[in-house]
Amino acid sequence: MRNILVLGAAGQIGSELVPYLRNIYSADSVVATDINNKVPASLKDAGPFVVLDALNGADMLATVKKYNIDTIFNLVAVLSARGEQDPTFAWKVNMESLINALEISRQTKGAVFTPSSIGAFGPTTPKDNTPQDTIMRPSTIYGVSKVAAELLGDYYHAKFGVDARGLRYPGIISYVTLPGGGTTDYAVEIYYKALQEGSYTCNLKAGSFLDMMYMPDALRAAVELMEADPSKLIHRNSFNVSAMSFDPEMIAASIKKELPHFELKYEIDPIKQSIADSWPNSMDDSCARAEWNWKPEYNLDSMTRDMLAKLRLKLDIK
Ligand code: AKB
Repeated sequence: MRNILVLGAAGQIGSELVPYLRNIYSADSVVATDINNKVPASLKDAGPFVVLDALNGADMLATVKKYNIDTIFNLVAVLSARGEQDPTFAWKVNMESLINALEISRQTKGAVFTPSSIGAFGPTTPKDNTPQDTIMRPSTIYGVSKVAAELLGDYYHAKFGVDARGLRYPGIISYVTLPGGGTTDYAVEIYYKALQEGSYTCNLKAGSFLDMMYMPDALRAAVELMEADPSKLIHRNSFNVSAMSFDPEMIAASIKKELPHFELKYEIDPIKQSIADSWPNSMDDSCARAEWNWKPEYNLDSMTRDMLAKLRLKLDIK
């Protein structure tokens, strides 16, 4: 990767991926883009920033040419719960941004990173230790768009030689930018509320096991995959990657080790619950481990300690 374009740079992943990439590859070689100018100063001040609607292919092409881009990270997405409120909007945003990135990379002979998700699986997928290659019949528009995105990535690779690669991310937990519209968002909000209010009302029920990952592992996974030797890749779109699997009771127990008075309550959101019920309890990520040496660094307790320490500073809570 020499010159990198990040689409959707102000989102949960982008806001941390941009500085991470700039640190590795140099500030000038990573162009951050988002649909408007309302992005943290850190994204605009530390390297190039362009206002870009990823659904506008002509503008994307002009930016790719201007900065001589060879790799696009497409982080534009409407997530699972939000997608159910407006499925046509979710399909349009999730697919048009991707097809623009793939078409442009076909012309430039570039590379594209596309995050897929545990949301690409569905109720008929094996739930435990979900294999890399298995039944994928998702029941959300987000999942349908992720399966289509995986297939498109492999198609553009096979047909046009685009270096398309992707990860099936689990829920991602981070303290910089809040996620929005996802089913796994509770696992971020719980840390904020634990510090601010000492309790949290969870919208998924006890026993809802889902794969999760701390942001530092998610960033490293993206770069390690894009830097992996292509001759070693049997799969491309997209690799199962996980770091931990837990339910609300387990994350609450981990928080209680640091904040003994923390209380967990429940008020179930039926839409989010049915989405969570349709996703795997835990994925088998052995193909990622074998093909490009994937290995997570954080488990639930080490993540909890770091999240709480970082959020105490951010929220100025003693
Ligand atoms: C969501 O909950 O929609 C996302 C995801 C798991 O892809 N965080």
